[in-house]
Amino acid sequence: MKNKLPALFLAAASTAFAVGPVVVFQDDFSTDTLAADYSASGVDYNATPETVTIKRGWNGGANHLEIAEKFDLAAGGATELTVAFDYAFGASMYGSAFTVQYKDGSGTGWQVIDTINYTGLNANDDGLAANPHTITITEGATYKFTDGAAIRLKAADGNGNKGYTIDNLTVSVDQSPVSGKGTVILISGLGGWLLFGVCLASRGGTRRGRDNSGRK
Ligand SMILES: [Ca+2]
Repeated sequence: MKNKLPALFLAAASTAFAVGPVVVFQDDFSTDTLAADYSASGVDYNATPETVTIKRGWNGGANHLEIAEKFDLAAGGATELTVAFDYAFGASMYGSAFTVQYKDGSGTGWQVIDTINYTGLNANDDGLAANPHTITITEGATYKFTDGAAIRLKAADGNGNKGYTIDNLTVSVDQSPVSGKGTVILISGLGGWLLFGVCLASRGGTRRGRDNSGRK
């Protein structure tokens, strides 16, 4: 969302009635939010450029970045969930890969919804996450949409001293999943941050997000 106005309109509309797509989580890593917003293992916050790096797995690819907030996909009629981010591999990471994983709230466990493999085209050692990537899953027998759904990015291969650089992580749905939870959008205003949106009764924290107008 390079333009602030659509984000503002979307936030306002989503609080009143279901309209899609609706951003339910967004982070450009302009600040170190790892402690508050993620359950992470083997993840570094990089102040310059503002990204995160998931280290290549030291123990069966265990390193991961998991969004701490669980999503309520049971209410609101959502049928599609989209995860988008920018990424890069370190230049020496031939044969390496990371996955995008989804877990519903019914005990199914983590499901791999996408695997991103190294190619020579996406090598990058300067910390810039230059490759846009999007994966969408549809509600059905394979992917159940429940209250308590979760998303994580996880290293899929073994030892190495490099990592996967990630930026501009966004989770969105085709219809608002929010029932009893508000959508909070942070708009970068003149000279600072302006909080816009609503925050309704929350079971697991507030919905939050940022626009990308000041992304680095
Ligand atoms: Ca960034």
